[in-house]
Amino acid sequence: VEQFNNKKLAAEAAVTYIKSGMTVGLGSGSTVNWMLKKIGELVQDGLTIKGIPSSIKTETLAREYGIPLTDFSNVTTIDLAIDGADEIDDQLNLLKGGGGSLVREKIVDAMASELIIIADQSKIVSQLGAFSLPVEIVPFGFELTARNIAELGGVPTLRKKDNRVFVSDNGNYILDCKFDNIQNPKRLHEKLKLLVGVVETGLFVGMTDKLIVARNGKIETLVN
Ligand code: DER
Repeated sequence: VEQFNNKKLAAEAAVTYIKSGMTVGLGSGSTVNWMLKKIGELVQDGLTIKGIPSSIKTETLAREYGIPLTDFSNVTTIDLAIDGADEIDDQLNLLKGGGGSLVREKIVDAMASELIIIADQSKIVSQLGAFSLPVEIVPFGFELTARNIAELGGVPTLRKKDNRVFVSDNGNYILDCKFDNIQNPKRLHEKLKLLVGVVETGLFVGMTDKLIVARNGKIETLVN
């Protein structure tokens, strides 16, 4: 049994960068959920922020914790976004989307003046791609989109949940694409993004400003 909760440690370390008055991009996933809990406690103690959730599940949990929320009709900038990842390479490029929220996560993360990624050490990899790459696609003609992705070298699997096709918050499908080792994440992202039917990929390249990793109860902070 792991004697430390490294995800919780990383999440709570990231919260120290949140200041009253900020608009904060709220990521998605189990590490972020620890952050939402901590923010909720600080809001009870007087922290005044507005959160922009990157998924319906994050929005639901943020409301439960009493975190005030806003949306893009009210704000034009996000001061700080904090999000998780499935894989993080040594350039701090990310493979994300395991939780199915990659489109809204990328919109929130890309808009933020600063993006902090929180993770335990299991996410740190030398090269992205051991984890299948999630690609959000339009349902119409998904079979053709899958074939086009396969021609790029990925083995696409239509994501299912409870034996039904998974539908994202945006009403789209997700293909989990096994690319083995992704030598050049930027190039692969650009090739995938150009395919007709592709909405977004789980490759977050050149976006990370700060990484907070918890390893055996210790925090490591890397600045890009
Ligand atoms: O889907 C994502 O990209 C989420 O950030 C998620 O996969 C992060 O993983 P976690 O649940 O281990 O924090």
